[in-house]
Amino acid sequence: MNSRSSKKNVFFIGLMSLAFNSQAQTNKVKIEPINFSNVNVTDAFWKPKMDLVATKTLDACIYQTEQKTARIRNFEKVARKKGEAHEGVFYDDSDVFKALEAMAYAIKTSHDKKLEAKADEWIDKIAAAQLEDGYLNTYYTLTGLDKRWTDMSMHEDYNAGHMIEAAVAYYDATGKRKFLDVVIKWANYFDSLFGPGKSDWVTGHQELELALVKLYRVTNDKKYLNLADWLLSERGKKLAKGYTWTEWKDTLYTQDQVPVKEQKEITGHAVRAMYLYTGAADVAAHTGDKDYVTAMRRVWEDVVYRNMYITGGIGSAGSNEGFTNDYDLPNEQAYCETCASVGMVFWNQRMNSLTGNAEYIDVLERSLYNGALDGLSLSGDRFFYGNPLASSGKNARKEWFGTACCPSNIARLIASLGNYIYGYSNGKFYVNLFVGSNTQIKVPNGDMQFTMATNYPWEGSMKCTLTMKKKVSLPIAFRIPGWANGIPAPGNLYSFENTIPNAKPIMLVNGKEVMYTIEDGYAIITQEWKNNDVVEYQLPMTIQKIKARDELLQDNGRVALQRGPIVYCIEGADNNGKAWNVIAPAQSIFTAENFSVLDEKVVSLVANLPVIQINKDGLSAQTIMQKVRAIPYYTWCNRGSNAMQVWLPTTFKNEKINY
Ligand code: FUB
Ligand code: ZN
Repeated sequence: MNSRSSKKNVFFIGLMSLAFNSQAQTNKVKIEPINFSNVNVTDAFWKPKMDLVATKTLDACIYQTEQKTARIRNFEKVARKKGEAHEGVFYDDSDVFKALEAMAYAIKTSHDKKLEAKADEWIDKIAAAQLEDGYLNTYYTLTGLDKRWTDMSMHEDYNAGHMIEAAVAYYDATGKRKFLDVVIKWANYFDSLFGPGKSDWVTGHQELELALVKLYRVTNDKKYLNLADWLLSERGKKLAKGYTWTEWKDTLYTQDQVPVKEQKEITGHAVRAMYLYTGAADVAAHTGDKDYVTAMRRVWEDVVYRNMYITGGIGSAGSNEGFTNDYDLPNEQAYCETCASVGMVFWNQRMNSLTGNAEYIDVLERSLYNGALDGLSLSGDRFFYGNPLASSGKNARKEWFGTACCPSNIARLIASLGNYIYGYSNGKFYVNLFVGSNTQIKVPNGDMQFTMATNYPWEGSMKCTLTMKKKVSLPIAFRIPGWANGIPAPGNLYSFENTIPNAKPIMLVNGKEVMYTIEDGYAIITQEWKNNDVVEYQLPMTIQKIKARDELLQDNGRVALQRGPIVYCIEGADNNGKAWNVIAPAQSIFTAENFSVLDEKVVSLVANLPVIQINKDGLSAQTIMQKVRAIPYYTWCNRGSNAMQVWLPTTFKNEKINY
């Protein structure tokens, strides 16, 4: 049996749901993330990346979407009603919507009028392609409407889900309703066809579920929440019978083997899984359905404890773009789709929100800074679809892909980074990610501004200034990253070789060290705050060697390097063109050194290591000591195709030498 394919604006604290307020708080969650539109990112690491996305990345997406490919032309063809042929693939509409969603976040942050005009132009074209009954899909409208809703695998619901997400983001960003009205009309139409007492439907590529919850939050119309809940309940009943599934592989592939509430294992297509569980968490956040939370925890453990790369990437196999057997995590062949890491960010944020536990943000952070960020070039206009952990030099970042889900997905994630930094609940303010930014929160006796300044991820110190008119009593909870607490990832799949004695986060208030309590992975300081109080939070930025469990055969006898949230790799560009001839013995010591990968200023790790060299006779080899440099994994392959390794052998016998 083939083992690789066999398995399985001001955030108003305390406000209740209001119609047309997508920042509304649900009372079923432990931590409500503060919406990106209420967070001003000023960070030295992320802000330039957000600016890059708003310019270079979106320029690339726009160029590809409306000029290089027919994605926008398909909408124009529908509106012209001249019987023109559809061009491209049946899920191409989704790329238009995801780019629009990224544009919405970027417009909110950059106030770019030109970008807003482009978004309005696209929205007009999309609206013009909507049919009288609400249907909107260029593929079926141009190839034959008689076939619509006959094949669950054909992404009609998936495309529409991305359309809804984009419309909600655009409404949030601009207050303009046109696009929102289009998707409300679509959702009402879908609701007239499917649901209890109507036709069955199993989403072939999950996405609509989470989108409908967003639509519910913005409209306060419970019908959309009920529909999302119902779509979840359709899984695991073998309802696909009677429908064609052209893209169908098996029920494991789309997580349709058993009802969602009974699921125990991660299976199948990684992006589908991430969107499904994100949607389930969203539904649970509003319905309070604990069965979803229990099931998701079981599946989450299966992902994180047995099936996650050290980069936070998931889905090791290209054959199903997804999961195989437990511990089957090859490095050079790793698929690790960028979208799957983006999905890890979504799902883990929802899990943190539902449970109040910081360990989900640890996983989120790992995927964000490593597996996901690797998907975008430093230039902002080249992309990785898969993100391997080793390369013999054949990988290259691409301008675009035939299936182009990843570029706009990484764009919308980075553009919406503000969504992941802060949270609030029950009178407690949470700092989940360490990103220079500020947010204004309304507390019972007035407003408070929280301003965080930091050089994270290169330095571990955060300086937070609180400004307010009246004194405020408010517990502030800072996440204690697992990596700062001896735990690279929950579940012991990975462990640190070196434990750092007495390394624990330090907290100071106005320069004096203070005690904090620890709860659910957060360091919590509770006191009455006055204007201009300064809280400093310091994390130990130690270079750590990571080893994997023995079951991860590909990593046996190897170590990976991490400093803060950043996973490192050795790349040929820094090491005489080679990365597979390096040995990192147990006693090797790495030190941090400032470095630049192109224009990206990073902290690199350097060590004097034995490297294997072929002698002039071409027959014999020797080891020489050489200064070896490791760079952040997300920066690799920006200087051309290069050999690369994340997991370094600690002895000769484990090395596959590539000269
Ligand atoms: O199914 C089409 C695309 O393939 C989706 O957008 C992604 O999940 C990718 O895996
Ligand atoms: Zn993708």
